[in-house]
Amino acid sequence: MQATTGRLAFPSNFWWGAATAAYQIEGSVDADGRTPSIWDTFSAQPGRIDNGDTGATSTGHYLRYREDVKLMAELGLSAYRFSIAWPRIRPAGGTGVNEAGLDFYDRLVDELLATGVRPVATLYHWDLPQELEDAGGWTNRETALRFGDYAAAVAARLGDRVALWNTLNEPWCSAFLGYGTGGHAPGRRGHVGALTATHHLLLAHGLGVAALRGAGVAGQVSVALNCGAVRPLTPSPEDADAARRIDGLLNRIFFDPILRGEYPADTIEDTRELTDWHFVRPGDLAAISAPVDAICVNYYQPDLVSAAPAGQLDHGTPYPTAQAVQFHPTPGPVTHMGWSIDPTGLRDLLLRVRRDYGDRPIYVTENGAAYDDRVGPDGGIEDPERIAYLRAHLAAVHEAIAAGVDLRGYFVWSLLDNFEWAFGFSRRFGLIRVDYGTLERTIKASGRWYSEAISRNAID
Ligand code: GBH
Repeated sequence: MQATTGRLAFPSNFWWGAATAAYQIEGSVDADGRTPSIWDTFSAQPGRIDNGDTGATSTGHYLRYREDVKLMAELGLSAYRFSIAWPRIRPAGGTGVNEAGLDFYDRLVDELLATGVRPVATLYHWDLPQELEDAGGWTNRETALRFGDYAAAVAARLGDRVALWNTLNEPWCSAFLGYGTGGHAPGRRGHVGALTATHHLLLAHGLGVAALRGAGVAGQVSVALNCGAVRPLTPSPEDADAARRIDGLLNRIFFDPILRGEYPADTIEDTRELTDWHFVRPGDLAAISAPVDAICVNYYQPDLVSAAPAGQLDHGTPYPTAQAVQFHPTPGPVTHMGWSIDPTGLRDLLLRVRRDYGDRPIYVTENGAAYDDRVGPDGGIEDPERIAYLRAHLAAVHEAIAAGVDLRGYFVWSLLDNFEWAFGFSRRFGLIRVDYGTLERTIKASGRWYSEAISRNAID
């Protein structure tokens, strides 16, 4: 590794990846025995998604996966992170295994391996079978047990070939947006529901780890958390306390149970006015803290917070009991999502995970930016802002590696433009442009840039 010439070289076995999620790219929502997920239901409700968009067709990946794997090969990816749709494998949340649903992922994994791309599988990227939601969803402890059964079914089929497993993707979003603010499926609101869902998601993670281990999977076992550096706006004790509170409800509420077998005491105390946490049963924390082989982090922006001036309470906050915390953008430009661009937040997050949770393998399983693109003079798809974003964040990753973080790989969100949840198709995150009329794919300038970095194993 050397930084002297401005060229930043990465470790020789570094995984250069890109990521997607089932509901965001697959389409074919009725194919081969799939039943509805909470995102089919939510998308069908007027006013939930920009423009009334749904994932019914999306990029059509389910039918075009071979073409997409070819594009991955053209980019030179060393790993591809996708998610498996629970309602394809156990339709209607039931107990039978739908082999036709598993067949799709079986073919995808084989196609990846034949092309030299490592398969990285996420078991739950937000698409809960609707029938399980009808029985209470993540506020029902039973859902965690069902997840364990589902994980076992997938592990039995794919366990010999997947290189890295994520049990869950961003349980914070499932709990706090799905059951807290209602901005994500299933669209339920209430802070107690969000905290209950948090615990059941964590339990599902633990049962998922046990199922994967029980099946003797060959790959590493992990979980992908959305997390970030939480910074106080000023050094005042009030702002420091606001940062502590949000750090607890965003980061430590997941990291601590998984890696230390306990919930953060201050967060339990902070939320005491809402719940006594009776949903945590004896033995749960032991299950949740089953050893993982790596930690996966998804990073987009840091949080800058202060204590709100009296009278400015945020009643729409996803963070239970944090109505008196105000969020501020980092000064400077933002992406098309309105998110701050601050790669120091990624570096600081990686250093913090190592400092507080020990020296262990880490993957950045998502990082990227939404930007519109345009056709350049030579007919290419130009997206220079995304190139700048990726370069800056890869430099931050490099800095963390140089400081000793055991960072094994980096995955751009996303391989393809796709269904950006509540924003529908109005936000484009892809290295590859998707024309939603023809479903034609075109590698963007950022994809070419990334490909060049991969082939040199370095950035400038
Ligand atoms: C990830 O989530 C997802 O894993 C992926 O599917 C998605 O497409 C991608 O990122 C881009 O959005 O306090 O209510 O304002 C995004 C992680 C965490 C970002 C919560 C926005 C603030 C929510 N998100 N965060 S809120």
